Amino acid sequence: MDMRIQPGDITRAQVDAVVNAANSSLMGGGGVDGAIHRRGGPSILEACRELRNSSLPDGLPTGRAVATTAGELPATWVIHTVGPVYSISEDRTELLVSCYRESLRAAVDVGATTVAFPAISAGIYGWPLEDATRVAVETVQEMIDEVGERITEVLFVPFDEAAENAYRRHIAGC
Ligand code: AR6
Repeated sequence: MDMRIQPGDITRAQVDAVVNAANSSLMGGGGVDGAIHRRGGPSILEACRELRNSSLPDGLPTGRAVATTAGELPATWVIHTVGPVYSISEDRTELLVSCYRESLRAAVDVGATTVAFPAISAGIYGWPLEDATRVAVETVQEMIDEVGERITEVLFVPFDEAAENAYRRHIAGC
């Protein structure tokens, strides 16, 4: 499994599955979530509504992941995951780790072989970038034994230079 950094807008990523830093409602929001729904069009929200009306009446719990169509995006699937809101009083790292694990498992379940991740929780949810990108890289690395034969490429998609530099430091340390 290759791990690469591909700076830019994740909605343009040429991969099978794009991971969305969603919220539990699955009804859209700002940041990556807003961008994915805007560019992907209404079929993504429709699919999310169906999930809410069937298997996820209370929404998607933090740390879990679920796949839908990617609508008009170049990708085939969007994998929605809910990162933890950063807290200084409580260590929520395991929930962030779970987002990466569950997203990769959801990607395997739908048959995706290439997956792009944004820096989950590192925007509106306030997780310090350095730590958010470290958890991302280390967790994907740790999943190689489990999913490495199915997932051939994981892209980390930094949206600015600070995020790009942070990913580079952690990938270099792998
Ligand atoms: N492509 C790649 N990365 C992006 C893009 C993009 N188009 N847009 C933003 N980022 P965030 P969170 C980066 O806030 O912290 C939403 O309202 C951004 O710079 O999207 O998990 C949801 O509905 C940051 O580094 O996600 C939730 O309510 C990273 O993506 C909440 O925000 C994540 O930032 C989730 O917050």
